[in-house]
Amino acid sequence: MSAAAGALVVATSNLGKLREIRALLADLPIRIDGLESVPDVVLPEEGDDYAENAVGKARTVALATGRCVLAEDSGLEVAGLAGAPGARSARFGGPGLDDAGRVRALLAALAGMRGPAREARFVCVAALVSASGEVFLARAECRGRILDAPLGAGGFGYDPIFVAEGKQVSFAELPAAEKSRLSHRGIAVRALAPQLRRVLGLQPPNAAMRS
Ligand code: ITT
Repeated sequence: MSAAAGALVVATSNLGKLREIRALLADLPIRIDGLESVPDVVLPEEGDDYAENAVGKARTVALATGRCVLAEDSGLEVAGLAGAPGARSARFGGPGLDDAGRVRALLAALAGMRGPAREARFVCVAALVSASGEVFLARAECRGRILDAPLGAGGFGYDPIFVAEGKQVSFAELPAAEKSRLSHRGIAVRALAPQLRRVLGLQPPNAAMRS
């Protein structure tokens, strides 16, 4: 199969997500396009349900292109904020903020909170919509805690203030491959890989070794 014939579109406007998803699927012999390949499409407004949001994004782009599309919706849920910002993580603190501004807003909201109040989890629901409209979902989470101040320059979003369970450094300080091994997005996207191979007509990963 040629690279173009198996092409997948990743429906995200977030370049951090796109980079991670491309790396997670790097062993597939396909070209993986971002939304630059479908310039006229507008992703739907998002609500509070990760799965609905993820399917909405993937379906919108699948309908516009007739291609196989992967999207995800994710967020950070903080115990001391009763699970906020959750599915609204990209908008936390109000419009016009960048990642650093949202990190500052989250740290301000947690000022004075210690211990269990700083426990948190990243959640991701990944949605795969095939060219014929079949839908597959995978949900995953990564537990950890929120630091008092940002650390590290890697990753994106809230990575500088999140430490995964069992780790001593923030997601922004971990090598990208190590973040993806542990992360909500890594687990959810890897869970969809068999369905992705199937709908794209690709061999299972070790088929060559068996034949
Ligand atoms: P698309 O909808 O276009 O995919 P988005 O950034 O708006 O991009 P979401 O609505 O799913 O995506 O928002 C998820 C937000 O949660 C994201 O913008 C980050 O602020 C945060 N987030 C999710 N996963 C993260 C991760 O691995 N590291 C750091 N922050 C993350």
